[in-house]
Amino acid sequence: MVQYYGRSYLLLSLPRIYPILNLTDASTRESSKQMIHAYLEAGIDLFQVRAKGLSDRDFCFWVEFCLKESSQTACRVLVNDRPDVAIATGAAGVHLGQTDLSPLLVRENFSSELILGLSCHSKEQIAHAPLGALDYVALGPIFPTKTKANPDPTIGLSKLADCCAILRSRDADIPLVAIGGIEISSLRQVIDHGAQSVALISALGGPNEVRQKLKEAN
Ligand code: 3NM
Repeated sequence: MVQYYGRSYLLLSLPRIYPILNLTDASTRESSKQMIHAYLEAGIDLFQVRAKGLSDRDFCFWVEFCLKESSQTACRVLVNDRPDVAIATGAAGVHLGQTDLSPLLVRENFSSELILGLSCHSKEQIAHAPLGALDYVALGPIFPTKTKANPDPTIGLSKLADCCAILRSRDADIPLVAIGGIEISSLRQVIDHGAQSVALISALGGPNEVRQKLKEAN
């Protein structure tokens, strides 16, 4: 039985492809801008800004840039890890990790309007996620990934299906986003094992490839 703590929408409708803009120390301003424009030109309706290793100011700069560039579109921008950055910039939501502020604390003290997602990495974490405070749950890494430093153990397709079953038994409708090592060629299998959406970083390639990759993915 799920207790509700004011989910931002009754049910978040997530796009099948959930792109993550992965900004690192190595990203140049030009390549980051090109990627954001490529996303928007491809017509995506949601993406997350992830900026491990960037200063708070640089993180805010990029989130604000994304919000400005997408302001004339229906695209929603989510922020990785940092509810304070989401609130300060006016982003649509935040994707929390297991060691970030808890979803309950964020839901109760920041904003009931924020879209809230939580990263999970095991059946136990799916079984204990505070679903009433969340709009979606993420699970990963499904396959080996080179993008994340120190990833949790790979989940695989069979455990993904188990996790989806656990989630459905707790809350029939909350979407699950699968993440980690997913390629355009493996995306169908991941959806067939119960994920509603797949988060992609490396599979979308660079700015010149995004549109084609998204076409192949859909
Ligand atoms: N989180 P790629 S795996 C950001 O397991 C992230 O929670 C993960 O990048 C998790 O699509 C991951 O290039 C990296 O593998 C996803």
